[in-house]
Amino acid sequence: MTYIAALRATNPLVICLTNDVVKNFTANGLLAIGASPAMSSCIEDLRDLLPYAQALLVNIGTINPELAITYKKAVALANELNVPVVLDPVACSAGVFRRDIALDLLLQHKITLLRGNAGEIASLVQAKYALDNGGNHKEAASETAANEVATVNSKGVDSSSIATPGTLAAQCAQAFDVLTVVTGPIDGISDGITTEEIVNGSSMMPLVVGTGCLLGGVLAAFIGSKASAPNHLYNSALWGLTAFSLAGEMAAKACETLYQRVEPGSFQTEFINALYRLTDEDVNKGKRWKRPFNREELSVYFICGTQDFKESDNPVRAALDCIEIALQAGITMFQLREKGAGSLEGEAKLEFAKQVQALCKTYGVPFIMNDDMDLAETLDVDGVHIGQDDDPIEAVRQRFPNKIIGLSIHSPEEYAHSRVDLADYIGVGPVYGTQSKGDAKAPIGPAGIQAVREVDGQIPIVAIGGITVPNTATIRAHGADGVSVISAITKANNVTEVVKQFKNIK
Ligand code: TZP
Ligand code: MG
Repeated sequence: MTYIAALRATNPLVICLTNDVVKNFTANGLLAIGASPAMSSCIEDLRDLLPYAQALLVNIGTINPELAITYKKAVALANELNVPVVLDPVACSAGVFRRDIALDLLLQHKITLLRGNAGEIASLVQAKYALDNGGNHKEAASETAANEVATVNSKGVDSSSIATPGTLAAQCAQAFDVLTVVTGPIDGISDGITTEEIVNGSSMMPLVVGTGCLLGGVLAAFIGSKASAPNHLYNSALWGLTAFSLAGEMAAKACETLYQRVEPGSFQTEFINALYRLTDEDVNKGKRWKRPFNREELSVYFICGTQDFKESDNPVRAALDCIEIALQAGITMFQLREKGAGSLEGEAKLEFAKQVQALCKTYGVPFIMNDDMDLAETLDVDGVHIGQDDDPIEAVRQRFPNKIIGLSIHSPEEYAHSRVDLADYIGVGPVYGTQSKGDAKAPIGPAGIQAVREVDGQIPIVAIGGITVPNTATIRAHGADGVSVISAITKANNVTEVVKQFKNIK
């Protein structure tokens, strides 16, 4: 992709109706990346400038009643002129006046892209839900926004309500029908259909005032540039967001080299330099995108390999058929576990895995590879699952910084000795006796799930081993987010029916 080249060729005029604190930095940052910034703050002037603009940034950071009217007029005019609008609802989680102005812009006008931190975006989503439910959004939102900010910002209060940046962006995109960017240590972007998380960035970025505000301008420049690529809006914003975060990484590295330490003053200078230097090739090489992992994806997790169909005349065909029916019926995650007596190896395994991966893609279900890290890399799968005796999780996380990683855990003791912080979820079991794994450890029962849940209230847990429809409710009640099964599905007379039954148990 060549969005930076397109931006520099377009040299887009970005009109910034932005706050007083960040005007200088925003103008310098936009110039550095190759855009043409113009600061403007009254509608008389905007009427002259907007017809020539490629994008408008509205940043409500230093709002006052007069400016609030100008934002509204400016966005209405941009809508008339078909100029894309980026809205930055600065601190709208902190004040009802700000939040209601941002809400009005989102609900009464066309905003092309909304950019905020998790607290800001959560407060808007919350207010919209309150409105949709006929409540008094002023009261409901001022109360809940404060709670929500606390929940979103402080990892660990009630994990089930903590949205990842990607899922929060998706919720917001759906609530307001607007492309949403949520920024933080990990960024999220979603148009409501496609969602990504971006792992790039530097911890120095929040220490320079105006970095987030400049990002609003940079995103405006990217979406306003002419680039003839499919789904231009989403892809150019994703590229711009990644480029910006990568500039943070480059700036930190430059400070290390120049001063042997990274400090905010020199970081700010090096950040502008990095924006100036940045190329599409840098982004291509350095981008770290992650499909967001959502614990609900663990709810009905199907695992199998051709060895689980060894009674069939054609295990490959039988496995593919079963997997497709299970996907159709709504399994939420799939793991290819091709191992043990009668399993495929080499080329045959590769070909089979490719077909399973294609099926998972068709149904939008994450495709997880058990054990075989080389094949996981070759196929660029969504995630990997490892046991205690496989490659160490430290090495696996290093090799796959952006993939879902699942780790098997047998007991609280094993939990204590494992780097579960590097995993996206843990598979705990075997809960009951199993025929599907020759070397399975002793069953831990539902109490074993509870014991691990008690030592970690947060980590997504999927239970495994001898799980069937009748014992699933008990297992979930003992703290599992979902169940993973082999034989309950591979040996089912009616796969569709069994998957549907699993899906109905919460
Ligand atoms: N790990 C622990 S038990 C097990 C694995 C892979 C097998 C689960 O299979 P089933 O048929 O659902 O008991
Ligand atoms: Mg293993």
